[in-house]
Amino acid sequence: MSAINTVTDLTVDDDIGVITLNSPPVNALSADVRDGLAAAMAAAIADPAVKAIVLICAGRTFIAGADISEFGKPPRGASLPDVQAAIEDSPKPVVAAIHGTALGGGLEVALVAHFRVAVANAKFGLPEVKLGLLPGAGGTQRLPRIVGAKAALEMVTTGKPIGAKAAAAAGLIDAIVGDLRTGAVAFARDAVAQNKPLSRVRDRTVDGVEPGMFDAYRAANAKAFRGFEAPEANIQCIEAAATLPFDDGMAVERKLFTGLMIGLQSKAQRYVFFAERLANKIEGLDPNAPLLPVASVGIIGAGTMGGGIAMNFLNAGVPVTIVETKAEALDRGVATIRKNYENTAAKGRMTADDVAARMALLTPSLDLDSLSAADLIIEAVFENMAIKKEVFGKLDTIAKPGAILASNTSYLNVDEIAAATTRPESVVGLHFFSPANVMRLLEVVRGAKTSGQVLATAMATGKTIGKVAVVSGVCDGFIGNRILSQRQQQAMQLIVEGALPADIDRVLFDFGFPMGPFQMSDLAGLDIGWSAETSKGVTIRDRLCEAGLRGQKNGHGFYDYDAQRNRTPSPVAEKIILDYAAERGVNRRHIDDAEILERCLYPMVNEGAKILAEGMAQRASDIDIVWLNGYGWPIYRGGPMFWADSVGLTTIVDKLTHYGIEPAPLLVSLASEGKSFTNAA
Ligand code: 3H9
Repeated sequence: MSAINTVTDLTVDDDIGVITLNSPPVNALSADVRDGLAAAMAAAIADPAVKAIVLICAGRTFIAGADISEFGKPPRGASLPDVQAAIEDSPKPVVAAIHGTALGGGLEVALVAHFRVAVANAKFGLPEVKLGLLPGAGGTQRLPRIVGAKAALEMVTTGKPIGAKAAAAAGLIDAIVGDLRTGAVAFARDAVAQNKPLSRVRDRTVDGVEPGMFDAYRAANAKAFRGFEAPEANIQCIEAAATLPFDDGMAVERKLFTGLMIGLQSKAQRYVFFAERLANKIEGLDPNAPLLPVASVGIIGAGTMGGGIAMNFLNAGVPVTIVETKAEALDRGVATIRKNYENTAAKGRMTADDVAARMALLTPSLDLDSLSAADLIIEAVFENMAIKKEVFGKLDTIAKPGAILASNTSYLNVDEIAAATTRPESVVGLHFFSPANVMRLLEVVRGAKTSGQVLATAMATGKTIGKVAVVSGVCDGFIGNRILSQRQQQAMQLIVEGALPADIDRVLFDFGFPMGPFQMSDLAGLDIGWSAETSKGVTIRDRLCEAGLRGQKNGHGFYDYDAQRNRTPSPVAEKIILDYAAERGVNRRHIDDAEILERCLYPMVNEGAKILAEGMAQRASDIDIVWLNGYGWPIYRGGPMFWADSVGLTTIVDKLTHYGIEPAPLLVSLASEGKSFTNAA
């Protein structure tokens, strides 16, 4: 074996040169990797003993893409197109040997090899669109020349990878092998023996091009692509591949790639990629310290939340005991879980066996004592401190020593709940978002006495069940709802001062949210936390409920809904709002869209600054991750704190002051020092 550089080796196995890249964690195409690959190719081509070349990676994966951390920095080392040309134009056959995930630039390197072999669990994809980009190293031109226009269009616009079986069927790989190195070397030797032609993907044509297919694809996906720049650019590249000679298509790809790369959307999406991974890191905790086992879970409460939480664990193969006080509620809860799974199966996204396997992991119980052996117990009962304390007091006597006791509270004081036990170090908040089996966000609430091991285990458990977990301190509403309440407050004030609910919803929808605050209220139900007995008609919400408006559930709320849930602004709600304003002597005025946006969003940023200053969030990017994954903040705007940086903190301070809202001290000081929350925008 001879080392080409710190991350590249070249070995000659009789007549086959094997280039091995070893650049943990994911063999991204850093300058070192590109340099190593260029030099290794040159050496292998120059070596007369080498008849064919295998490119393989050490560690957990084949090249997983360009090195994202290099983007936006001055270029260094060999250029990727030069390295690719060396492979594609090699006079000796090159075989890419793939395991793990050949993604982005990784797949683009494989696509310039003359042959590709892979192990059975390898995956192949061009996920650049998720970073607000497009495959910029020929992927948009070469992939459709193998898999056809339609499949390529889907792969580049969704970013979803395909497995080895599908890749083999599409001709993306030439063989699935057992032992990768042995299989790839044998394949290379065979290619030499058979004198197989060194066919280049670029020389092929694109199959499956149909008239109107690109516009039809745009129309079919308009909702999913709304607001994003990258999907359209990806479509244009595939269109170019289908209609132009290879080199002209490459020119289109390069131009559009450069445009996306320097734009704010991709900057935001790349920031989010790293922010999501950073959220897992807990300051002051050793990432390698041993975790507690979570091999069985107990859930108290089989309502919507408890049932949804249970499904997460069942999906991950973790047995769950679910406890209710009454048989009827328990049966209903279990039936709902089963129904949810059966619905998924009916859509073909799960088999009947999968449903049975998940249900077999679920043990319904009416007895809290049945949780005595659980490693993790999650309480999902009514949001009431007295009830929660009672539950935790009982759990303290039932749970085994070392079990993690978690509350799914969305705003109550976790320290007070923990104080109902003799083991506050074992208590943590696990705030799931509804529907809990769908929403990605998990706020892990760190109590004053929560142990580091419990916290780290809670974070790791979040990852196991496919959540994006973020640590929050104990404060009213934690990170997400605390910020949401600022937006709600402003939205309610705006409708009194002159805007209508539909104006506000439109502005926030156009900003990129899936829906505005009033649509959200209607969806959640206007009567949550409201009761006819105690209602005094002092708020707009009281009056709407008193008038029988409940939201989507009864077809009337801020909007009226038809049977298909199409909405039109409710004249009843509008009259209630106007009367309410008139009683208070408000002289309603026209409020423009800019004011709506600023007044809804700047106070959120302001609250984020307070949360940061109080240490309730570890870092500004954690706040962004909460809002991206729990509240529909558009990913291409990077989250409220990243977005604030892009707007300029001075502007935000000035506008808050203009609207009579006191800017948070941290916001003021960062603005006056010319600093930002995230250093990324
Ligand atoms: C591209 O290729 C553009 C080209 O078309 C054109 C060029 C001209 N770069 O996710 P994990 C780090 S764009 C730098 O926790 P997993 C990651 O930050 C790229 N770093 O592991 C983390 O670091 P840390 C197209 C990267 O096993 C560590 O590796 N490719 C990169 O759950 C482990 O990551 C993509 O978009 C990278 N490309 O998942 C693929 N990738 O430990 C992006 C990862 O310090 N990557 N890191 O927190 C992924 O989807 C997943 O990382 C992967 C592994 C599936 C590979």
